[in-house]
Amino acid sequence: MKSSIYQQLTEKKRAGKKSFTVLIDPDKVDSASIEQLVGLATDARVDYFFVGGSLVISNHLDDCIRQIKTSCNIPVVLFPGSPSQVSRYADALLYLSLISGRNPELLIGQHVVSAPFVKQSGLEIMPTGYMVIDGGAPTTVSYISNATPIPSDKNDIAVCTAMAGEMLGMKLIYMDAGSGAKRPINELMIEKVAKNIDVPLIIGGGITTAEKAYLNCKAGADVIVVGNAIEKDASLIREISDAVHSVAVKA
Ligand code: 1GP
Repeated sequence: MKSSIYQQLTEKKRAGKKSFTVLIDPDKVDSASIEQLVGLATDARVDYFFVGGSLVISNHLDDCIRQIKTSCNIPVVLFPGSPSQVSRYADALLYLSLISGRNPELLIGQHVVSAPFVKQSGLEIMPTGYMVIDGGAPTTVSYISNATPIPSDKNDIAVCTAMAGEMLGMKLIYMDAGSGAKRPINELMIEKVAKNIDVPLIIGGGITTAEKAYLNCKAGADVIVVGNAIEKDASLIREISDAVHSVAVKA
């Protein structure tokens, strides 16, 4: 039987293997660019695609995912900015609760409204404690969420938030500096959070180099997510993927 994506993630974590995820914003791709991305990602052994964004304006989420699914075996995980971003064509859904914010709608409100629809989708649901960390400038996620990000130097707040999320039952912790962040999350914060939780730790936002991805993995990230930098230069897929996967070899 095919193991669930979550099971894969926990097994990889136990084995010290790191994963690389390419984030696709459905608003920013067309059929030709999806084809190119899928080709590069397959060659580079990318582990997952996340699909979604804080603000998805177009309505071709289903088409985008179907095209990815018909062209490769890389699992597609929804990273929804709103309950409308659910597609039954994906493999799994990050069921995000914005635990770094104090906006009840994003902690539980939208989940209540969308629960029957999400359950009916048949997707693998992965409860995820989503933490927005200040990335040096307001990002779409910080604006849309109407919630203050955790200051980038407040490691203790990040640690306690992640611990609380895990104890509340979150199966993943996702620390995000926001798409296109000027300043990605620093390694010290990643290290401290990673030491205090057992569930897989996803890190994203403003990662633009293979070196940064490598250092984040060394600090304790289990999954690295890159979107913007790849939109600008798709050849980075290979470089970052190699860097992320090299950490396990050296671990
Ligand atoms: C944003 O973590 C993701 O939610 C990825 O960020 O687009 O800056 O790589 P970038």
